Amino acid sequence: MKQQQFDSPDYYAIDDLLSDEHKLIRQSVREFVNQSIRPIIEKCAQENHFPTEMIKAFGNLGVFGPTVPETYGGGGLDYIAYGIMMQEIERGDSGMRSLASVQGSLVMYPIYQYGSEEQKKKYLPKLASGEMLGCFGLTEPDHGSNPNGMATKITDQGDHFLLNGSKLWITNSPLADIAVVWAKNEAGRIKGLIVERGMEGFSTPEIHNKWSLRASITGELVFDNVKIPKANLLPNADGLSGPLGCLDSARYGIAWGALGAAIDCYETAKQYSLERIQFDKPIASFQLVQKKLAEMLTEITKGQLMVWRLGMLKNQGKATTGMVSMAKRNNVELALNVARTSRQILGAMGITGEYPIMRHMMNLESVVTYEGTHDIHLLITGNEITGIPAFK
Ligand code: TGC
Ligand code: FAD
Repeated sequence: MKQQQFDSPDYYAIDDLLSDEHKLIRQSVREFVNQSIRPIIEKCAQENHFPTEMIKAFGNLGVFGPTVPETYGGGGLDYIAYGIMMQEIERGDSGMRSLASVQGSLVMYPIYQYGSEEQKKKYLPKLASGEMLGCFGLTEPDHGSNPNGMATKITDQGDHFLLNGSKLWITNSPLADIAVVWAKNEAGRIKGLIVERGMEGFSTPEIHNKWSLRASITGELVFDNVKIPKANLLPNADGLSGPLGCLDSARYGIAWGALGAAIDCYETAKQYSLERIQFDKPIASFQLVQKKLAEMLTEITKGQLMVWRLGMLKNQGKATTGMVSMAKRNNVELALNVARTSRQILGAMGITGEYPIMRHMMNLESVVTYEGTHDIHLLITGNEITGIPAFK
């Protein structure tokens, strides 16, 4: 028995809170996921293959930079629409949602937010259409949770900068046409730069042997005296608030996306439990299985309410970093728990590639770490509650 159809659990009638446009967007992304991602994704993950055809397909679907204005090729949509897209894509696979998150929130967003008019016109339409692929370089080998300690440096050479250092764990880097890179200047201020493939001294080795996000490509960014034209500096980014501002947008998308993975696992387990007969009954008739299903749906419903409200606050410009952290942390954790519980409901079948659960579970082990770890998000929320940063 394979899951063919997807019924979104909507126990609290959250659909009533969505506009017709939101529902149409959801329908079109859902159809795309069912037709183009579901049929290939298990094989891609098993073979550790990133389906590059998705870059253009996502561009055509309009999921790159949906909140960026239409004048720059974006969708001009609100944050609920963005969240719905991320949820539907991650229902297919977290790695596919990573492709959309990085391109939209971590490459297009900083260029739109901190870039010059020339930079916006040069890069945004091509990134939106999928003609160009981008990546975001913040994490370094020795600076993950603490990006403020970064060692990557730019030095001013008069008519250009020289960039030296390296970044690790960079989604899409081996294939990216451009990288938005964060580096310190001589004064120790963090600056954003657009580094283009082909610049001398710039290389992007791939990271191999991941057990997670196997349908997504991850690598390094290595800078050996790379000459960066001054026109490639993002003029309006100064300090750690530059990259952290982008992360607010990407983490918000993950809070919705993780629910998509949770929903796919829950739906699969519910269907399986209604069909799997043991002791002459469907296993769904046993109280312990119903407990698992009821608890999973409760958590999903709470998560859905949380991201809907957060999206409304983001639309009004009222969502704080702590609110986003709370939702990212909560929803990724609930998704991991739902994946683990669903896996148990499927018994041995749960470990096979016949069902999406194990793939989602392994993917979520990255999602709980990237864009700020589970514990860092707790500390961000703690900081907002108490006014006391407990990071250091
Ligand atoms: P702190 O002193 O708190 O802040 C430094 C400056 O930044 C400002 N700020 C923010 N600005 C905008 N948005 C936010 N969310 C902000 N949070 C803080 C702050 O006001 C201050 O500004 P200024 O002007 O005074 O300088 O910084 P800290 O060094 O104590 O660090 C705080 C901490 C630990 C929370 C932060 O470093 C952090 O979030 N660490 C986690 C790192 C992280 O999330 N990395 C993610 C890398 S990208 C990624 O994983 C992509 S995965 C892609 C995929 O495949 O989907
Ligand atoms: P560390 O910072 O070394 O943390 C290790 C452990 O220590 C964690 O449990 C952490 O919570 C804990 N810890 C650290 N500091 C504290 C503290 N102050 N208090 C309590 N506990 C603490 N980065 C990018 O820049 N761009 C990308 O595109 C990108 N893509 C990624 C894709 C994948 C598949 C993965 C796995 C990672 C990606 N990352 C990317 C990197 C990601 O953001 C980092 O892995 C993450 O921020 C954590 O850094 P770290 O792995 O160095 O862990």
